[in-house]
Amino acid sequence: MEGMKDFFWGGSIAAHQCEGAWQEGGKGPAIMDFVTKGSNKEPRTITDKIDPKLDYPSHLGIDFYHHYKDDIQLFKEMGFTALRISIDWSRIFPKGDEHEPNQAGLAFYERVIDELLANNIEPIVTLYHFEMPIHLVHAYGSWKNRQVIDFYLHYCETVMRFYNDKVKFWVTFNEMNHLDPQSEQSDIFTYLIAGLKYSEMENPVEDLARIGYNMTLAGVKVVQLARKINPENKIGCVFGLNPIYSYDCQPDNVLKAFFDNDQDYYQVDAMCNGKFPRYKMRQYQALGIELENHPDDVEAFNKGSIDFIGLNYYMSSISKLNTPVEGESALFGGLQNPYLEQSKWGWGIDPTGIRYVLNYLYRRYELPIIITENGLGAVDQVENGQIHDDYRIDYLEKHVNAVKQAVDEDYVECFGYLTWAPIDLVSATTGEMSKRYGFIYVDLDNQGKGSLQRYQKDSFMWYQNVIKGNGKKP
Ligand code: BGP
Repeated sequence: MEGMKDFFWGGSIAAHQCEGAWQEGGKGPAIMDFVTKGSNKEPRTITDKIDPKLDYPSHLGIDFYHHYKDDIQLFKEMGFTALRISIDWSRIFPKGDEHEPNQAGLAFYERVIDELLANNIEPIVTLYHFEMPIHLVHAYGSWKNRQVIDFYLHYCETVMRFYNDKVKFWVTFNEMNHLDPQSEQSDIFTYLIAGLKYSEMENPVEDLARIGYNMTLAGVKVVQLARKINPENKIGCVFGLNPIYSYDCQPDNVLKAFFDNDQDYYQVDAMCNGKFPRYKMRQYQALGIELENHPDDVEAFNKGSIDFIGLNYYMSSISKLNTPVEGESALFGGLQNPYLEQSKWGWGIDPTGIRYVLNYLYRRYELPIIITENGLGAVDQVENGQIHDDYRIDYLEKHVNAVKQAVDEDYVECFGYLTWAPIDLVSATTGEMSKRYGFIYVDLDNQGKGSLQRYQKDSFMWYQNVIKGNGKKP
């Protein structure tokens, strides 16, 4: 890509979706260890205790814990220059509130990071990708409680110091922006992000407002911490931003779409603009919500603006007045855009949307952006050990081209493109294995059966060529 030298090419994975080994190396139980498999028709169940009769996909993942070396070799073979991983908080602090870290957990990620560095792959490390020790939910009420901010800071400080000479790029949170107090109503999203079910919250709007505020505050505090530990650190936050278009040009629909879209942005504003947005505080006041905020929070926001924005982009959705199915609910096949094709899971395939969001973000914040997730979940067929995933190539090629246009023609400062996920792993929203994203096929089915062997799909060589040509086919 001409607009960027040193452009990162690679992929993103998350601990709870790939590592497995949920009881090895001193790991404590974390929120996603209690979530069963679902499908595009049936939501995942969240259980209070582990029921041995049920299937919890995080327990095995794709066993990256034991396969990481071979998997990294495959990433290297594709030419990756970066891999985004997440550290599972419950491997470092099994309960979350301990003072001393678990050495085996630190050692595991050190091995992974060393392996990446030995293969010239830059580790980009997410500190929280839906991985919270369950104890913090049970004993403290999760992010509703400001004490959890201190536990999180202690955990972040521990790992940022421990990997100080090895990791330069840090991400505070993955997609916490899906928790808008005034629109979010799904159990799975509130649970993924905060370990709490929406349907069991006594005051969901107030609780989500607190959670959103506390997480955002924790994020800006970590930014300051990262700079104190090493001024060379680059620290960002990853947001899931699927543009929400108006169903048509009827002005009230357009206004509604504006507000629906905007609900994903208050935390982006807070982390980029040096202050928690006043409009949000006014909304809370009008709703009678009193947040516990301290006088020095203002300074924390002021000094904690991020260095870069991570963009997770999959699809766009549409919004229409008086239509119950809107915005994020399109994630599960809601109101559909008649101009777009949909994935099997109802996600509207929209390469123009990635260019749109890149421009929107860059004009609004003027910060460097890295695409931290982009990909197509699809069912793959294995024929004689081969997987001909031309649909995935088609999706990715169109998105890479749209990114190129944003960089070359619109002057967006974008410094990397990471796919979700370079290797098949457990779906976050449905828990299925059959919703595959990878260039690398993993032999594991929805029943947890399979050899775990890895196979290269056709897209493997396609991506290798894209990387070789820095975005153009060589
Ligand atoms: C993002 C999450 C990822 C990943 C991805 C795809 O929102 O950050 O963890 O799972 O969505 O979603 P799914 O796995 O449900 O298809």
